[in-house]
Amino acid sequence: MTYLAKPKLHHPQLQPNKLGYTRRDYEGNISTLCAGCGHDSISAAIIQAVYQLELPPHRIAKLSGIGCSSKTPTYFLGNSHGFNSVHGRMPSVLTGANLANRDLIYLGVSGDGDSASIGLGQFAHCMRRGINMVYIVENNGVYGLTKGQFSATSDRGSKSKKGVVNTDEAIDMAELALQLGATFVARSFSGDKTQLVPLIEAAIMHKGAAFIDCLSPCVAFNNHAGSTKSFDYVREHNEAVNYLDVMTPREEITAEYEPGTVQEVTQHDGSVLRLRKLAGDYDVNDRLAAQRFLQEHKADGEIVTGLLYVDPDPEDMHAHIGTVETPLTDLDEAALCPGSAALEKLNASLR
Ligand SMILES: Cc1ncc(C[n+]2csc(CCOP(=O)(O)OP(=O)(O)O)c2C)c(N)n1
Ligand code: SF4
Ligand SMILES: [Mg+2]
Repeated sequence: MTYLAKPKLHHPQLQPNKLGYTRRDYEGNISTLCAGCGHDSISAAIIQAVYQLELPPHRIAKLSGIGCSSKTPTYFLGNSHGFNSVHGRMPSVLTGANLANRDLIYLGVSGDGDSASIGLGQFAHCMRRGINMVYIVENNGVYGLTKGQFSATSDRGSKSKKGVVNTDEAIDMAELALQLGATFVARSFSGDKTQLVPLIEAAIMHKGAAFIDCLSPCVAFNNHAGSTKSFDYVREHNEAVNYLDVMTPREEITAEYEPGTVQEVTQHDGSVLRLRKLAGDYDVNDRLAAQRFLQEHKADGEIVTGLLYVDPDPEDMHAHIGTVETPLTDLDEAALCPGSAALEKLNASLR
């Protein structure tokens, strides 16, 4: 069985948001993942973030590839658009959808196998093109769906469940996203909802390529001693640089913070990200420093989490290539196909 529908009944006291939707309206079908899988916690965080942002479900498109992680869109946002693509090909499908309709909010969900192995090229190009999207990699360091082979994010020297040592160097997806020009880069942990929910909210409000590398332990194949993606290991080595409070443009800013402990970033849409700094001198607007910081702390065996980099004034693919403001899906035939004279003129301009 690939999915189980949820009963429609819900607790009468569930709080509706301003649109009249309860948290339940943002859920999907019952999960068929292993009990305790980190991926289910990420689904819950996505539901919470979208409910809190009070987004109409029909304005969201969720896309994925293949893997346990890529199955999860079935388990959240059941009233949104969805497309389960081919292994590693989610980014190109998302790019095409975004070109056709820039007005939807795009949520790409993938795994470390899906994005760092077979889909690495696709991942790279959607980051460097600045597709306006939230791209979440549910990173468990294994191919969970195909029974626990090492993935490209498995650390060198870490051990499989059967004791085999991984001899290959690991790809750090957050470092890669920084290098590729993503304008919002974060890392989090499925076991830290306090950190993850606001990061997803901020990523949704960011108008550019937003990437979240979310460590998400696989309880079936990668949660043992010797793994560097287990619940215990991530908890013990988690070095959070900040925690986030997100204020939408319609919210009043009331919370007070001690000077020096907070960094404020106003995004293009007027939303304010307030970062409660844990690492004193960490500056989320410095891409180069973020790369260095990640590498130095990795060498010390630490997993750096939090908002790592944000460009408050990002540009997306539509700005790069100068597309029309109106989504292509809303243009009529005359605008989409202006005739042979217009084509002739265009061809002449290219000769
Ligand atoms: C073209 C192709 N190659 C290989 C597979 C087999 N396959 C399915 S899922 C998967 C890896 C999934 O790993 P990941 O993306 O990390 O997801 P997880 O299950 O760990 O969440 C592989 C290799 C496939 N479905 N299609
Ligand atoms: S095999 Fe691993 S990744 Fe897949 S559902 Fe089970 S715990 Fe989650
Ligand atoms: Mg995986």
